[in-house]
Amino acid sequence: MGLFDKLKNALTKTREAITEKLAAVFKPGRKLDRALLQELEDILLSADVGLETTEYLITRLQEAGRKAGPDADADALLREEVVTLLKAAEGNPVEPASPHVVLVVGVNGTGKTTSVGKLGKFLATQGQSVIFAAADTFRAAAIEQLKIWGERSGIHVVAGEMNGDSAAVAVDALQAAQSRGANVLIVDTAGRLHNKSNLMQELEKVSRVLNKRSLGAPHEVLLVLDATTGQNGLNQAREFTRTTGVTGLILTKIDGTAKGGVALAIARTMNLPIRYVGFGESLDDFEPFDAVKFAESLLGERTAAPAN
Ligand SMILES: Nc1nc2c(ncn2[C@@H]2O[C@H](COP(=O)(O)OP(=O)(O)OP(=O)(O)O)[C@@H](O)[C@H]2O)c(=O)[nH]1
Ligand SMILES: [Mg+2]
Repeated sequence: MGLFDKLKNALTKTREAITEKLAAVFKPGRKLDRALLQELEDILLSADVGLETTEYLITRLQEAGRKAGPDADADALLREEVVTLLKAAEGNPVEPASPHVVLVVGVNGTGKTTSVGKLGKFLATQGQSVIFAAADTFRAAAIEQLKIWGERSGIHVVAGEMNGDSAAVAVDALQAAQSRGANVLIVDTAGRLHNKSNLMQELEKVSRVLNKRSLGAPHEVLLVLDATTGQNGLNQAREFTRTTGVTGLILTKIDGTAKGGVALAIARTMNLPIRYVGFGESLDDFEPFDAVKFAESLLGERTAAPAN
């Protein structure tokens, strides 16, 4: 299966939830009127696009319909709007540094360690030499878990003692990356809630000590967001972002949910790029976010011919 098919496959649940209903809405010959917009609104809300973003999309369609008349191709208009919206989440390319330090953060169980493993593999495939830092020192299992990901893709893992200082592990790993001439250091951290201030301070300390030893580090702070938590996860992420210098998102578990529409809400309301998407439990179920591809995977094939 090609990468495109994999993503498409992963978004099946969301697409089924949206596409079949869209097909009913965009029946050939149907006018872009109030009733159509009402049905569309319900569909978007059910795919966890969220109230704000749904209202935005409906308003855009209303305006477009006003310009183009009731025979406007609502299906094509919606697709255009969705792509435009998601383009905002593509963000700008990140200036590479060496070693490029990526700190991976987020709430418990969102898929941080798995994403670190996948990202390392992805970058290694691109020819980068990668090192992992096991800075989640809360659980022995967390260190073991990262070591397994490292073994699978031949990536060196720097780990410390259980219950040790995670900032010290990060610094050790940075030194290892520097002395081995690695291009990328990816730092796994323990899950935490934004309102646990001691844990948030620990995260700040990790950033601070890295910055002391390498200009601009961490160059990226990626917040891992579990798509299955939909709008709730989004609220958590907003709070998280408020207290840490998050630069981008990794959206995980889009394979397990009909809430893939949450990507639209992120694009519209988070003001952060979605850097990567994760869509399964194996190493290759991961890729950089691409707006056009994501929109197509989300909405499926065009279901109806233009209405005129
Ligand atoms: N289906 C699916 N499962 C995923 C994905 N990413 C992670 N998981 C699963 O989610 C669970 C938690 O993943 P972890 O990577 O351990 O999450 P974490 O954020 O590191 O967890 P803590 O360190 O405990 O906070 C595991 O069972 C993973 O296999 C994904 O994209 N799709
Ligand atoms: Mg973890």
